[in-house]
Amino acid sequence: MSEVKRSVCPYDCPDTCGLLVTVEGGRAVKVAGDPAHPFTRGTLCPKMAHYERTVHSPGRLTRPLLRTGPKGADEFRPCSWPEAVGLIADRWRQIIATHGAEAILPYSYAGTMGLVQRNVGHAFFHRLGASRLERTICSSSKDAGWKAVMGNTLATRPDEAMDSDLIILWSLNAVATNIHFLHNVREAKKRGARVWLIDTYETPTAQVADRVFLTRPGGDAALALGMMHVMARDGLTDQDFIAKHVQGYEEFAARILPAYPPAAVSAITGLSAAAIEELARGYAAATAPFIRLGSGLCRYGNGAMTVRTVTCLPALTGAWAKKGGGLLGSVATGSAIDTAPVTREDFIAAPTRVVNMNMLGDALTTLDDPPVMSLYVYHSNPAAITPDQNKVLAGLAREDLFTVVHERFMTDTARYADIVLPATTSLEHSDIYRSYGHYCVQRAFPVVPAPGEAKANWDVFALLAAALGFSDEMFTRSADDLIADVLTNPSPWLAQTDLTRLEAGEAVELPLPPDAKLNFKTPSGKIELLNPADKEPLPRYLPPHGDDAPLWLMTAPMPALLNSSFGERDDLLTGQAMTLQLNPADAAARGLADGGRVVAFNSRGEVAFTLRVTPRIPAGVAVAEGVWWLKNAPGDRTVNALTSQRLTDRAAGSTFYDTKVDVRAG
Ligand SMILES: Nc1nc2c(c(=O)[nH]1)N[C@H]1C(S)=C(S)[C@@H](COP(=O)(O)OP(=O)(O)OC[C@H]3O[C@@H](n4cnc5c(=O)[nH]c(N)nc54)[C@H](O)[C@@H]3O)O[C@H]1N2
Ligand SMILES: Nc1nc2c(c(=O)[nH]1)N[C@H]1C(S)=C(S)[C@@H](COP(=O)(O)OP(=O)(O)OC[C@H]3O[C@@H](n4cnc5c(=O)[nH]c(N)nc54)[C@H](O)[C@@H]3O)O[C@H]1N2
Ligand code: SF4
Ligand SMILES: [Mo]
Repeated sequence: MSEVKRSVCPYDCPDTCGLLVTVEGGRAVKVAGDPAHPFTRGTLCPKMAHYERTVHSPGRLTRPLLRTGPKGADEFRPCSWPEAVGLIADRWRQIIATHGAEAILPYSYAGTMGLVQRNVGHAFFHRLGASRLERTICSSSKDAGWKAVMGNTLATRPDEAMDSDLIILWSLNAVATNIHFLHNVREAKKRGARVWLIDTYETPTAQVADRVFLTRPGGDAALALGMMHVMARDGLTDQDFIAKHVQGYEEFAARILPAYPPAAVSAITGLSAAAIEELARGYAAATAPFIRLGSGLCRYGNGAMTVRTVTCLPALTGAWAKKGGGLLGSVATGSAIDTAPVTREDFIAAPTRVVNMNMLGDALTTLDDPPVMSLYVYHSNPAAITPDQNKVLAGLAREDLFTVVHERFMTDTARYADIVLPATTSLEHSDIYRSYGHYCVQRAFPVVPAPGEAKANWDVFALLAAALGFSDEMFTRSADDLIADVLTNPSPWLAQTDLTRLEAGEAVELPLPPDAKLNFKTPSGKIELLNPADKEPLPRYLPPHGDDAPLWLMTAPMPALLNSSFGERDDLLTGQAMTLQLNPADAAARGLADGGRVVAFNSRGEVAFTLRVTPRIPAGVAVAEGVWWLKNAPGDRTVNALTSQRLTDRAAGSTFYDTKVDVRAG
């Protein structure tokens, strides 16, 4: 007998698709998009169209494992859950007695985006008194940049793009990372809209764009300032809107904009002065321009200031007041669903040390007082995804570091574990999901049994809590209880949502207040071009960190992988290789030929790639798409051996793109 059940895509992707899973005899046999989902409308990306191949993969971990060989060698023996949990509890008690609980560090990010399974570890580690992880690897600087101008204002709904006459895909490779937004782009195009792409190289998303503008990496703040300079100079701003809704335009126009005429901006961005004039005039002439701002540009030393500056653009033309106009960076629905019952900040008895997740390499190799003596990794793969891979691997190889990894697959990180614990997939546990690309929330229930002895994140923390003698009532609750707690925690926004449909597993759109768009949630109630509370009250261009090497390295996502997830799926990687793409001039200057093996290098590391020579990459830029697993790499390192632990100007974010390399034949 076959049954079709609803579920949600659990991955770290702005689309958060609705799924229809056909189940036969306890197995998922087919996974399709849910046509009833308001944003994703029944389609999936190629990765999830065969999610059953991940869920029922022969590579799934099904039993706890104990290390028997050297670290990293993938030599383990199976053991029981009581033995594994007992060993962890004993070792942690010893570490706490010798070094204190801060010598234990959790490491997690976004293997699953479900609010409960993603965040419940916080409660456990707060109760333990462990070091706290600053989880800023993705886009904390983007949020900080938006907030500096817009405060807690809600981002424009993605559906509004259909009513826009000019969509700018700014630092967004939507074909890889936001494919369902392209539905809205195509719909707008049918109605006559133009589409521009602003990136550092010609990504596959160029196919949907009428115009492609390539800027030098890290130059977007200068570009936005150049556009605003032209708009102010030529009287192309909406003075009525500015008078009513904008704070500090006069100061901004008088003190900042004069420094950014097109010629100066051209020198920073590499775009011609004519292109900058064209961008400014086209943007100002549009009735309802919609900027869909991706995250690439926030991952530089100047990332927060760059996002802050780009966010100023719609204020000058009054785009916020127009249906279809505005800017969408990330959807933040945190105030609708309060995760406090899951994260339990109240369990922090005394504030403990904070370790930035981007600096794991330093934390494992140089941090003292106390040193990190145990690392507990769950739904993350730091050996692959964290910058400065050589330092991370050196840390993971420490004989005296007690590492536990809770995983679905034998990842590059799991190979370094002392104890590996088998994890469930999203089809095997309960959760509730919100999205950072649209306003839907959705509940998911288990639809197939877990294979072997795999357990969900929360169930493992409940076992560890029992082994350590934590008597708090929370640790006796189930994931379903916690979801109920989250949903009953009063929030005016959630109160207007149809919880019955949510309980039935349907995707439910959070209703936005009708005046959400012009309701600017800043201290002044206006868009704050001038933000008096910021130590730098006006935005400006800051240079990125840069490096002492000639080529900028774009470490961008690829369609077949999601960060390092799906590395287990050979079917998705057939015919693809870990490539470095270079412009013909840069390849020729180094005597490198298409298809050859090359090594990209800088002061932090060396990584072997297969070379692709293509004019789609501008001179001075190298592109390495995808966070590959070592088993699929031509050498013994992957792209993050080149990236650095340096942080962004604000909010301690990652700076993956702020990397330079040189390339030689390998
Ligand atoms: N298939 C797939 N989908 C994914 C992911 C994946 O790995 N694979 N990752 C997921 C995650 S965790 C996230 S956070 C999102 C991220 O998705 P996006 O928001 O799209 O962010 P990125 O892909 O990092 O960067 C987008 C683009 O920014 C460009 N870029 C880099 N530097 C600059 C710059 O200085 N200026 C400009 N204008 N452009 C620049 C890059 O070339 C890239 O094309 O995608 C999610 N979706
Ligand atoms: N070079 C480079 N590096 C990058 C990026 C880049 O663009 N370029 N992007 C960065 C960004 S934006 C992000 S957000 C990070 C993402 O980094 P991570 O959040 O670490 O993402 P993944 O690589 O997807 O690893 C998630 C792991 O969780 C496991 N998992 C899935 N579900 C569960 C579960 O329910 N329980 C447990 N215990 N495990 C589970 C999966 O099997 C997978 O191995 O990577 C960053 N790293
Ligand atoms: S990875 Fe993104 S596009 Fe693919 S199914 Fe999941 S949410 Fe949808
Ligand atoms: Mo991310």
